[in-house]
Amino acid sequence: MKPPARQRGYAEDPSLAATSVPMITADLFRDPSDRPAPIRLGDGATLLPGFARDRATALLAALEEVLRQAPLRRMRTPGGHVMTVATSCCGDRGWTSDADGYRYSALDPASGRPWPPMPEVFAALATAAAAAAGYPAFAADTCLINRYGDGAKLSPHQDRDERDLSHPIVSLSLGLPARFQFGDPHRRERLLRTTLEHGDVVVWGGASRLAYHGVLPLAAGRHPMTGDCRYNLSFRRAG
Ligand code: MD3
Ligand code: FE
Repeated sequence: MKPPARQRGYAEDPSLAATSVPMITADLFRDPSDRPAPIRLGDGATLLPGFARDRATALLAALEEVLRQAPLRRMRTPGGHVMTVATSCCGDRGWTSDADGYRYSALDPASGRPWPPMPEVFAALATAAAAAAGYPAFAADTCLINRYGDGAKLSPHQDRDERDLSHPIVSLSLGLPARFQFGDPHRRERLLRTTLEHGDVVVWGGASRLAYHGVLPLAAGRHPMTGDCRYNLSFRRAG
């Protein structure tokens, strides 16, 4: 039986018509020739469907090792809430949140020790994906790890804690699919929606770097590689 074609729906913008994306078998970091075509989500924002699919095993093994050293935790926001998403980080610095605000710090506040080093396979993926989206010299110095369980969500926000906003953010989705929403920079209203699936990578740069974006509550499910959750790894240049 042929599996159903993968449909991508873009709710509000007809120029982002639904596209069916074939399975890919190439070595994704080396051979760009038979990957599905990149999809433009906005000015400077590119979806690379399934870009990391063939490296998911190595990426998840490296992730497990990072999380052994810096376990996931649910951080407190300056507004006094506790995030539904559990987070950790690796690299030269890590993103943290507490009653005093959001910031990048060289030490994991949970352990007082430096964050785990960025695994080679993370850095290589981030650089390769950025290059494929037209940012040829991207070198991430941090990776923010988000874990979504049943119902976890991220309300629309901008990412502006990084020092130099001319660097893109590279976002990798693993495990269960998520409904993702994003809009114009400086505008919270009229967000577009798309589904981010296992192995998808999105590169957010240029005019989209300050776009509002968020993740709708995760629908319960099971994924063969991650079980009941979704991971999002976002590679950033923060310093
Ligand atoms: C669009 N995470 O951690 S990553 C975050 O799926 C965050 O966990 C989401 O937003 C997640 O801050 C989405 C994709 C992402 C990251 C940065 C962006 C999208 C972006 C910056 C500008 C516009
Ligand atoms: Fe964000």
